[in-house]
Amino acid sequence: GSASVKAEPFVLTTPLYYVNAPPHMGSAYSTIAADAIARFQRLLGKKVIFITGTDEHGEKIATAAAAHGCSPKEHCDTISHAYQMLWKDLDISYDKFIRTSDPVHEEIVKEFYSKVFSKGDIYCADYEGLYCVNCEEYKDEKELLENNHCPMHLKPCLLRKENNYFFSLSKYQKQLEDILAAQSDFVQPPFRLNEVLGWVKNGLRDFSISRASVEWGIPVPNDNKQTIYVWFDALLGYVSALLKEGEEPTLQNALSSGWPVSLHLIGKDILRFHAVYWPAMLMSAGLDLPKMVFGHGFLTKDGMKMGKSLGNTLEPKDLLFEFGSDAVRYFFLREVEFGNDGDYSEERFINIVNAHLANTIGNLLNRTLGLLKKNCESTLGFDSASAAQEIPLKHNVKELVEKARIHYENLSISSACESVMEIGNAGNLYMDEHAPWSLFKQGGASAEAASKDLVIILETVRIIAIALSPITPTLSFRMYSQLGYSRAQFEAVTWDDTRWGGLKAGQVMAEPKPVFARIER
Ligand code: ME8
Repeated sequence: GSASVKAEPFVLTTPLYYVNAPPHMGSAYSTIAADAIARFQRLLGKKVIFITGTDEHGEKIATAAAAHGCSPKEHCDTISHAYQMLWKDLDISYDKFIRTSDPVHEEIVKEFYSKVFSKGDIYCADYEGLYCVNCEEYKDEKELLENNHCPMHLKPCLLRKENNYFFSLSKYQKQLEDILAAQSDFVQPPFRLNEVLGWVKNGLRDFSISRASVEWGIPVPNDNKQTIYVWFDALLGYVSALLKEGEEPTLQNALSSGWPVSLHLIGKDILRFHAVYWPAMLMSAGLDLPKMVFGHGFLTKDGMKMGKSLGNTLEPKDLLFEFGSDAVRYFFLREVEFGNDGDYSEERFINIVNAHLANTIGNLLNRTLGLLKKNCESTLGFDSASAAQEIPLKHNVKELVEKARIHYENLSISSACESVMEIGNAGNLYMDEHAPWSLFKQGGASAEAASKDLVIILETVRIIAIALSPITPTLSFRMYSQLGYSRAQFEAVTWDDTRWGGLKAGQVMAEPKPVFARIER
């Protein structure tokens, strides 16, 4: 029944980012998208557990620390902190920030490793292969460019030979095929499923889950000469994150607080780890599988993935300083169709943000409040429900809100933004067609009609504020304040409040001031 659906938490995760370098716009992109989804689910009334964090072990991190002349731990503290600060500046409403260097995480990894070991899925063998340190992954020669260069990082892979512990991935080939067939929405967007099916059908090879050459990692239980492979360790961060403060770090405790994850949100670069390795590891340990893995596209610069390893990144801090959090969030979520790649251009950024946030929404609210101040002492003369008996705008808004909801549900975030912006267009059209400023001049019944029109437009703006709040939380709050609501009232809002009829006669609006400053160049 619906009660039990509500009680089940919506657990979503971002990747746990490597701390080899500070966050860039690519890392921010995944986190912003996850935040929009988390906020939307909360509006629906779900209990949300939104997990993010940092992936701190392995060769790549140890090398980065050494290059900065500090210990791995110091280096991790600094960079992990930089992530947390950026998430604050971007209004990221995470519930849990997990660091894989956290001792409770180590306990979870060891327990999990031992479970997989007892299952008979771990064995020792020699391995020789080409390793990309930036991917932290052994590569097949046929996926590499000339001279064994990694296609993602354009750096040579190194020939490595080690005696390692291996995970029997190949044992899970059939079960993975069955799951991918039965649970056809496990991998999203749908076109990425083919990629995953391709890997699985090509045959799964066991992979090495320990390193003899890497000190900065979690020791293999019963063999202190090796550390656990960073990916085997990091994926379990999603489990450790569920532990409550001070709770004994056991798998059982962690799993009882929200497992399985509803949605792993990741970039397409790490789809194989999440859609092949991870489910197999979980099956081996007898744990439930996540419900969905969504692999989004890349922010690119000149067609190449923007990234720490290539050093072609866009600085989120610069963008935030210049344009603010709402503009940054809105631009990337609106401009990039979620799932596909997208390129950044400053010109496009400024045009879109000005047209949508400053003009369509900000201006509409501001000029309506200006008219209300001049003609009605900033006080609503009607309930929005009675002001708008059977007008087409009301029905149009209702349909667009429903469209936005469905788009959010389907993770079509850009389309959700579009539907909300159409509400804004409808409000502007209504304003221009009714021209309340001239009706006020006529006085009498016309002035009364004008004052109803203002209520109708403000109700439209109120609904926009809620429907856009997963994307632009600060702007939405400003809009709500302008409409005379308190912070507490804004925070209590749910998606149900997008129903027409919230504004009531007698409500006093705030002193009109622009909610979004136009970006000038
Ligand atoms: O892979 N465009 O960490 P990472 C869009 N530690 N998204 C991008 C991006 C870009 N140009 N660049 C990075 C790791 N991302 C592992 C994860 S999970 C248990 C361990 C985003 O710091 C995207 O989500 O390299 C990508 O998957 C992730 O950052 C990689 O982050």
